[in-house]
Amino acid sequence: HDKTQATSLDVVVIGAGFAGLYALYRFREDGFSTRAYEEGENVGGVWYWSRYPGARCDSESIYYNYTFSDELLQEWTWSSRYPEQPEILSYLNYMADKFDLRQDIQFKTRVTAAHFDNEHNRWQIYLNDDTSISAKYLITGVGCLSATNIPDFKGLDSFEGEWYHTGNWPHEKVKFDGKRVGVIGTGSSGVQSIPVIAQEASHLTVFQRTPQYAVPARNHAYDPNFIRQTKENYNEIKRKMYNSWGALPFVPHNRSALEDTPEERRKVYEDAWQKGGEGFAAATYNDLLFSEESNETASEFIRNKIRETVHDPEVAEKLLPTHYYATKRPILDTYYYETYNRDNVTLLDVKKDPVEEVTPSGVRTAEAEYDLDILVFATGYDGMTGPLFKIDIHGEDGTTLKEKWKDGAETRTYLGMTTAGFPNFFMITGPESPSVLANVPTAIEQHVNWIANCIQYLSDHEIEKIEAKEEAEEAWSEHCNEVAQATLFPKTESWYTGANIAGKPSGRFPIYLAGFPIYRQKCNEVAANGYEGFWMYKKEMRNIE
Ligand code: NA7
Repeated sequence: HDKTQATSLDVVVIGAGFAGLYALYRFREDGFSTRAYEEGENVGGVWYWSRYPGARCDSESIYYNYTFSDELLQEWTWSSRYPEQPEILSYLNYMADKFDLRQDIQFKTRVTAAHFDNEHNRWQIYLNDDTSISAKYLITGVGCLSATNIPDFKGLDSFEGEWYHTGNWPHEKVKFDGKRVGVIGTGSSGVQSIPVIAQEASHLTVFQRTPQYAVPARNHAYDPNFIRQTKENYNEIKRKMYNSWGALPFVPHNRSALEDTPEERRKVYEDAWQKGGEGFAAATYNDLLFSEESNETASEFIRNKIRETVHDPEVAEKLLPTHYYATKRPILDTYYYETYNRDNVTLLDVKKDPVEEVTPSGVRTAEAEYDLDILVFATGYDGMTGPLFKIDIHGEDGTTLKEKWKDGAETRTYLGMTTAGFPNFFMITGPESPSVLANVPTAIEQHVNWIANCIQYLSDHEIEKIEAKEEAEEAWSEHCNEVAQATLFPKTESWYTGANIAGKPSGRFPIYLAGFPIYRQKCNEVAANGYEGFWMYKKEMRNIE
């Protein structure tokens, strides 16, 4: 790299989504010179890019926000339980304006590489505008689901229609009316967009690889009284969020699904189904993710709902999932299964009849050819490590993160925030943290607060360099994996395990599943014990080394 050093900062944050914005706010509040770099033209992160029809969040809005500022909690009012993407993006814009963050964000700028400079104990960070900047600390707020996955279908270049990925959607409205549309993928993005696209398109063909369990979102406008009560009780809500497994204020029934009779169970599931939302997974039984038999009761309940909803039994059969419920990310829907009762929708099983190639006029499977004007890839993301590997991050001996983690096969972190060999480097929502299985904004706040407290400690103690010890990260990674192995998660191929990406090696389970309260406690203990598990080097020690 022969690039000029523009200037020098205490902290560089990569990204200006939920994570980057709060990190910038907090580090700046603490008196550190901080700048965030963001590839988009504006704030929002995934909520800036994911503008596909029907895009919503699967955490209820009153919880899917920051909790650090009482003022912000009181000022902002969500319109409905699961508002669409534009409202979430407006919220992030409001937050950025309220705290005057834009002046310290450089937009339209991608961080391409970062090298740790051993001599000065600083990061040299390279940008796609051919400049670079030096910072003492490098913090990634790149998200877990921001590196889009477009399967390598033969012939895509030859396609004469339009094609889009849900996670990189054009800012202008895509017009589906009168068009023959194909959607590949039936994860959250497919399930959210399919019912909306079906209403407009002349014909919609869904290319399904794995059927999914979806529970109704039952979105509705919030009643002003409900909003008032929520705002009055936010401290209590926050306490519940911080003390629940998934950082949402849900408490599961304190019993196994198998302790109830089939009648009692049906009632519990039916109530949860009628309420809709993330409570079906989070507030029914406490062993759905541990016991195959318990899990099957929830899975079969949903399968029966699919059988009841979809009129054509052959189509219903194709839609029945077989994996353990909630071991792929649980999905909320708005008339997803009902959409298959429409005359203009065709469901294909591409496990049985695989996509062979994209042709100039559409998609050819092993058995047939489908003419399409628009092709939508709802094919997900290279999760967790994908966004980190897009940046060439070189640690103290020059090894990149991608090399150290062997393309993901040997991902190792300490507390999901740091990794050995990469000093003064912190990941917000990194692998082996609970973040993607928790309510993400809350998980982000906890990470940023921990990192900020750590940086303050280093500054107070004149410590120049902090680095996870190898044995500490090995123990954390092993512990993280052990916790996961006691659950049903590793038994299912999913983006959690990397199985959705062709050729991505799978390693240990990359999400900490002991729950948010236990995780917080572990992080706090490490801090209280003077950052146990880290090497720390004071200024004067550099000469001794
Ligand atoms: P997901 O949940 O990863 O879903 C991607 C979908 O695309 C899923 O149904 C995949 O099938 C399918 N897919 C991926 N590659 C292919 C190929 N090559 N052929 C056919 N089908 C394919 O991504 P989403 O964007 O929906 O949601 C991501 C997260 O965002 C979600 O979990 C929430 O946390 C928010 P598969 O199941 O792998 O067989």
